[in-house]
Amino acid sequence: MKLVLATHNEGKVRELRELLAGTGYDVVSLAEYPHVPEVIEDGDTFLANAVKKARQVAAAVGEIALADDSGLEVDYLNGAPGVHSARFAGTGHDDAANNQKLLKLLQGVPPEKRTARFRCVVAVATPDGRVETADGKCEGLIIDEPRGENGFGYDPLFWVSEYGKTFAELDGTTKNSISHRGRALQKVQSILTKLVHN
Ligand code: ITT
Repeated sequence: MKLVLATHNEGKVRELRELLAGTGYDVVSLAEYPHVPEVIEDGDTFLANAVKKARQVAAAVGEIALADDSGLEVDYLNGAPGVHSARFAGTGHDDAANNQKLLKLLQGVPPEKRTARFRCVVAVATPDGRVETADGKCEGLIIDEPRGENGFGYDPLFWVSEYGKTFAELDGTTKNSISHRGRALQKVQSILTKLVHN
């Protein structure tokens, strides 16, 4: 059975494919459905945006769709960039500019005040509009210069004390084992079973 990833973010596609490898589903990306219109992410929460993306894509392609809405919450910035993580620095999606803006806003802020977390809400929807969700988070610190080449987005700035490395310095398997996305996906098999057999 097909499972369509309702995302245009290549970094997410890569990680979701790895995390869904054992489910037995034929995981396909939106690249196979060029006619699907872009979903406007106007929700105030990760949950609202994830549900909207999953429902719209499932209806458009006529298959089960899985969406991921995620982002970084920095305590010193009162939870920003949060749902605005993808376009923090402006209108376009530019990871380098986003990281630069974050570093600038945290300039001179001491390490103990640089606490942050990634959050992820995953929504899985059927073409007839049924939806199930799961969430996950991962705590860390924002360091003051980028480190590492792996991953995407804010990974080079996100320090995981447990490993003494940034997400961008961890290999994909290790990141997936502790990340917000990995934790949300731990619940995906039971969600799929529920949606497909009900
Ligand atoms: P789709 O809506 O098409 O899925 P998007 O990138 O716009 O793609 P979001 O609105 O959920 O998705 O924004 C998520 C942003 O949060 C993403 O662009 C990164 O900047 C950041 N982010 C989320 N998960 C991340 C991770 O594992 N590592 C680094 N940055 C992450």
